[in-house]
Amino acid sequence: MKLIVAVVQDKDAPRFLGELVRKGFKATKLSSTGGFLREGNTTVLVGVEDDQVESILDLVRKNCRSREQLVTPLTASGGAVDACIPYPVEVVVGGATVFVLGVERCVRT
Ligand code: 2BA
Repeated sequence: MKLIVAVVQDKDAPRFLGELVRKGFKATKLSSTGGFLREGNTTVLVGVEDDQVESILDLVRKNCRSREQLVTPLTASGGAVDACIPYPVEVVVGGATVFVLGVERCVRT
């Protein structure tokens, strides 16, 4: 068995979760925050049999797309003004970051 941990963008989460449930997978949605952007994203946990991992990765590819986002870097305080004007930079976020972990045991009571 595997535990799939997928960090997806909030905008993609409803469709991704809908597809998971529609296909009969059990999933848990966690509200999370990206360490770099400090903005909300969604972490989805899916416990599946080994031979179902590729199906989940297909659903990720179909439902989670990449987007460009402008970020204004934080400046160090105290520097010269002209050296500290924060210019927005563009980062590409997603489609999704997925970790596939081995599961030793799964117990449901
Ligand atoms: P964030 O950490 O908020 O990162 C958002 C996007 O900012 C990243 O998109 C990447 O394009 C950029 N980025 C992140 N760290 C950077 C850095 N040190 N320097 C320059 N650019 C950086 P993604 O790579 O698609 O990641 C989207 C979200 O997935 C991340 O949000 C984070 O919540 C999660 N994530 C990505 N890689 C991870 C990892 N190795 N471990 C845990 N979570 C991860």
